[in-house]
Amino acid sequence: MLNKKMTDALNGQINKEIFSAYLYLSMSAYSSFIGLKGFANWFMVQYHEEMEHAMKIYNYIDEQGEQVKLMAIEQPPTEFVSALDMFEKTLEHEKFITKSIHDLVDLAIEEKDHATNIFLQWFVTEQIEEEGNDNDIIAKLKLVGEGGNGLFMIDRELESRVYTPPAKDSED
Ligand code: OFO
Repeated sequence: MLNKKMTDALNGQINKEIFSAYLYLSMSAYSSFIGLKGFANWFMVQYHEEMEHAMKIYNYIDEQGEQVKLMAIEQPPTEFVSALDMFEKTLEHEKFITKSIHDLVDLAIEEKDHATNIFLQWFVTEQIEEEGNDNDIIAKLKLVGEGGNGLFMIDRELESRVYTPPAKDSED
């Protein structure tokens, strides 16, 4: 059972996750346009993962017998200064998402909603991984500096990231 406050907050999180997807799809498009196909691939995988996060919450609200309500998605930025700029913006955004997930956990505890608290723990762990990945890539980009062979090598490395859709059971 979800109360109205919790349902509204979870619906808000769906919007944030879809915005994340939109932001990374925009970064993927930009990367491809400037010839960084590996970065384009990495952000495209990230786009799929964010849609997966949104659908996890969508399915949870639906399963609990409440209504999913979709809201307008803000326009993401379309121009970026560099690969490092994209990843610094990604990390900044993920910190905002982490804070939002933690606020949801606080609300679940306040509302004594144990089921939602347990459901949200997956997202708490996921955010540690998301920020960790971004920090790693930022460190590498800072090490190689702008352009040149180093950037090309990181681009090659990011090309190998593969999106693995969730198994049917873990989707619900
Ligand atoms: Fe959904 O983790 Fe990023 O935003």
